[in-house]
Amino acid sequence: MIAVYPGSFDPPTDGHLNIIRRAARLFEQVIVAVGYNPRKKTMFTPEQRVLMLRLATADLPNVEVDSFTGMLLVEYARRKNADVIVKGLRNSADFQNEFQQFNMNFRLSGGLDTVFLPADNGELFVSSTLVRDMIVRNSHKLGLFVPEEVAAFVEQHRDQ
Ligand code: COD
Repeated sequence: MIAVYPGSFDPPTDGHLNIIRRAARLFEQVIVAVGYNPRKKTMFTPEQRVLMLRLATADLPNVEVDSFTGMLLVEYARRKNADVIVKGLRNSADFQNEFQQFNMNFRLSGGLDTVFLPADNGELFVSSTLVRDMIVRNSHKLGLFVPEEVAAFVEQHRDQ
């Protein structure tokens, strides 16, 4: 089965990587898809987010990193011949939001299903938003919350 795991990944965190690694054990192929919305201001460009994800998943042979824009997620998934969408769930706020998206996507696609993976206890509190706060405040402890490849990338691109 082919799974698409979409997200903003601005930047990718240990929480995202935990979901990617677990999905890679469940499905033959996992396509990590950086979605971007031109109306939403992000800290990293789509190209940077794709690169960070590629560096962090280099040891996972059945994981591919891609991006999509200008189309619905279900249209992207159809083009990729995906059988399922993967999402991570941290809390009830995630559930409420993702449940709504699942229902929209299910109807829009005529039946494409979503598999929800519960956040690992150790990564439950990690969010891209808090990591961006740390970057803005020049913290050098990013490695506590993001893969080492991502922390190194951010250090290299500080003040650029
Ligand atoms: N542990 C486990 N899972 C986590 C963690 C963590 N610590 N942090 C985040 N996650 C999960 C999230 O719950 C989510 O499933 C995924 O990782 C990605 O998270 P983000 O924050 O990077 O990405 P989002 O939630 O901003 O999603 C952006 C998308 C582009 C995927 C989304 O906006 C989308 O699907 N857009 C397509 C538009 C569309 O088709 N709309 C129509 C129908 S809804």
